[in-house]
Amino acid sequence: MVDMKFTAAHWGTYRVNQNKRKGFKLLAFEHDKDPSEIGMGLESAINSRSRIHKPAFRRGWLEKKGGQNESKRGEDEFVEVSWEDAFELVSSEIKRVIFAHGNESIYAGSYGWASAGRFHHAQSHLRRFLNLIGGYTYSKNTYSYAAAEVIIPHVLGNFYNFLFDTTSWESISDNTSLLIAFGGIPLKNGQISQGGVGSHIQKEYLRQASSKGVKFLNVSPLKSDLETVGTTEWIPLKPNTDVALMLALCYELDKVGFTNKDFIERYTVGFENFIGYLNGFSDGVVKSAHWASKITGMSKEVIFDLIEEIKKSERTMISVSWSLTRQSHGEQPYWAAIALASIIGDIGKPGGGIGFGYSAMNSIGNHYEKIPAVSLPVGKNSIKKFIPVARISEMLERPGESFDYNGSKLTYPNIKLIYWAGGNPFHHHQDLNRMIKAWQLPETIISHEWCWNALAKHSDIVLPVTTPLERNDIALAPRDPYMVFMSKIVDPIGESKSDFEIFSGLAEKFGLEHDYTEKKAEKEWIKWIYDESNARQKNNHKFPDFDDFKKKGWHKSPEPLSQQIFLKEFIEAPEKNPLDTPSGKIELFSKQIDSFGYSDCVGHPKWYGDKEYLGNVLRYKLHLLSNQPKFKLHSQLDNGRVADKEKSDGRAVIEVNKIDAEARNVKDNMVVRVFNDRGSCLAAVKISDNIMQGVVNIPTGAWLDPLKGSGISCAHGNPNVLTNDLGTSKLAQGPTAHTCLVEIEQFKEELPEIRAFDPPKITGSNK
Ligand SMILES: Nc1nc2c(c(=O)[nH]1)N[C@H]1C(S)=C(S)[C@@H](COP(=O)(O)OP(=O)(O)OC[C@H]3O[C@@H](n4cnc5c(=O)[nH]c(N)nc54)[C@H](O)[C@@H]3O)O[C@H]1N2
Ligand SMILES: Nc1nc2c(c(=O)[nH]1)N[C@H]1C(S)=C(S)[C@@H](COP(=O)(O)OP(=O)(O)OC[C@H]3O[C@@H](n4cnc5c(=O)[nH]c(N)nc54)[C@H](O)[C@@H]3O)O[C@H]1N2
Ligand SMILES: [Mo]
Repeated sequence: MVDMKFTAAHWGTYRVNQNKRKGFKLLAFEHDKDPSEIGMGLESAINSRSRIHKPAFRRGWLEKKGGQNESKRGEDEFVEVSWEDAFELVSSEIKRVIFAHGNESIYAGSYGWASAGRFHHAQSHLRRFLNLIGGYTYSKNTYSYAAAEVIIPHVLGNFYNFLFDTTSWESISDNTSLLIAFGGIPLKNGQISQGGVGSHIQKEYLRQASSKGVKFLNVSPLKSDLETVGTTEWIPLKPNTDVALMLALCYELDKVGFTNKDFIERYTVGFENFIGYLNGFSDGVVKSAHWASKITGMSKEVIFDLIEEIKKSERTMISVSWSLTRQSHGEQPYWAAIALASIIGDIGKPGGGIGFGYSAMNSIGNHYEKIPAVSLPVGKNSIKKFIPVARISEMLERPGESFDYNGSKLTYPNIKLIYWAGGNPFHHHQDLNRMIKAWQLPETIISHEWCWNALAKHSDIVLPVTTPLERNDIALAPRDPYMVFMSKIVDPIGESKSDFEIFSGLAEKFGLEHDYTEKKAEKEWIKWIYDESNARQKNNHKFPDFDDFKKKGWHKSPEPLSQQIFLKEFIEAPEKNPLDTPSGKIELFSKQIDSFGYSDCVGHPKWYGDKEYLGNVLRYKLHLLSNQPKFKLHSQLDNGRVADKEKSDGRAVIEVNKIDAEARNVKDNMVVRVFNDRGSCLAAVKISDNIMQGVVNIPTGAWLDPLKGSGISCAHGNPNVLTNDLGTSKLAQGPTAHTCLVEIEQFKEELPEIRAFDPPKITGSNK
């Protein structure tokens, strides 16, 4: 048997067709029911003009070696340096910073998705290395659903357990009558699963549920958030107003005696408090359908129709997309949705209750047992300082100042050195113009990248890494049944090295090479991960012999036996299986949160109208959503050809409602300036009936392309020059990208070229 070669990415598994003359081609994995096109973008991206070939140092930094300097990050030229010199310069700089300022002054929160592959996981290598030399300031929570990560433990218990315990699709198909999807069930997002995907299941499951008669209601400003067959109805509402609707549903259902009293009594605490708020006892405002219709832009009739649907439904699933957490007061949609599901009382029943993030990733709603998989050991961080991940700009701006987080008062560290590997803050962070200013403050910024994106261009030291096609690895995601041996397909491009090789080289400079590598090379580490993970499997899940696995290229874990029902054990025996909350029950009022005394997150689900949304319009009259892109993962592969499918002449597209377009006299394909007080970008208009009036959408991921001296923050269409960098609340301090108002106007000047993919000016080499 010829060895089969495969590679795996967050968006799928691909068979590799190698041809001596033509090079390689990636083909869809034959066991994938619905392969994603995204992967094909890799072929063109890995050797495109934006590839980084050699270690590169910013000239201004080299001339001053650390310390402050006048030339700016992001505007300077680079000098190529040999690996030998790079290891020497980087290790000396880290030693200098640790000696002068201590390990706490190193920020290595380094958030980001990096690449699939369990061994070459960039952040794990970064942590392992820094932990060996005394640690670093780290980050907590994600950009995906930070607000849920912090509020859910107060209300239901550990959020991470719930990600994989979501009621399975098959249980929905068989039992659900009505599925109300706040934020939809976007199939474009189900292409992805962190760590790898063998077979894409979301589309098939959604269709199956629909054909079995599940009624889907897509409560979202975008019709495309739930694109399925006949049983779907689109109910548009103003962005960030879901909580008002949910509260009104709770109020009206309770008013007519629909509340499942037994459920509330047995499984929840704090209902009285919550219902008191709905009835206006604390603020004089009754949270009625009439009240919510003014906030949401939905008519009262539509709200009452929805109430009738719930009343007549035998089994109701309330689904909330992760995007609902990425907004101002993003804790509330989840809490209010749980309250609504509790009033309905279907939690823990087949196909009923509450679900988070259907189709946000391919693994949500599957029912494979979690595969206990081993990761690269990262050691222990001796530094206890951290920030909630999205507070990065504020951390740089306000060293030593205090801030609130989940009941604690914390202080920001004084960061002198940033080390980033496997993420792109110039993609993921909000209000990039603010971040670019704050980014000038540290003395040194080091990144590992394979392409000249804005992170690389804004670093002082850029160390070029390999892509997964240039190294061997193993894909083993805990909730995907396919495990893949990822074969090296091509030699490292230029002088790039893996993160592992780079940190091994640096560790040597600290006399810690063997501590870092444990004297194992890549292939030994891969086998170690395989064997250690195998040792944890139950008998019927044992993996095949490693060599056989490697030869075949993949292995599938057995099919699961039963459907999964979220919170089933708790519902069956609440005394025996209490929730991991202070009361052991669902907390509709949280004494703990109440005791924090936060005015922006009180002890029960609440509507907060003090945010940048269509209810508070002044100068900027359009609500900007910036959702996940269909043809790439975040900013990854924006430099490949597949990403172009979502663009217009290489520029990001802004979806605009027909009426809004007419009012501004903008036409299809016209390039507009999208702006607010924080910044501006260019984007090409796509006029559509599928987006609610008053709302526009630019998918994320266009590489930042500042147009110097023109006042245009991004010529390419990165929406994060417009979004607001404000925490969800004092509780979670999560990111709030989906809370943003903008205005658009025709861009009448000559269209600037897109330079996002050009390397910076590289002047000579020191070798
Ligand atoms: N406006 C707005 N902003 C958002 C969101 C939104 O909805 N709206 N969503 C947010 C969400 S949910 C997320 S998760 C974030 C995502 O933000 P990120 O995860 O930071 O985005 P990526 O583009 O995936 O960045 C990964 C980077 O790692 C690099 N990389 C890949 N493989 C390797 C490797 O092996 N080694 C090294 N060293 N580097 C590697 C890639 O080149 C890429 O630059 O964005 C957030 N930002
Ligand atoms: N193709 C692709 N798939 C991805 C990713 C990617 O980059 N590309 N990223 C992955 C990652 S890291 C994550 S975290 C998940 C994220 O998954 P989601 O959080 O689901 O991602 P979004 O696409 O930002 O949001 C889904 C929809 O929510 C709607 N929405 C936004 N605000 C509101 C609101 O206030 N109310 C209502 N009702 N709807 C609203 C928007 O119309 C949007 O299209 O996706 C994952 N999947
Ligand atoms: Mo995410």
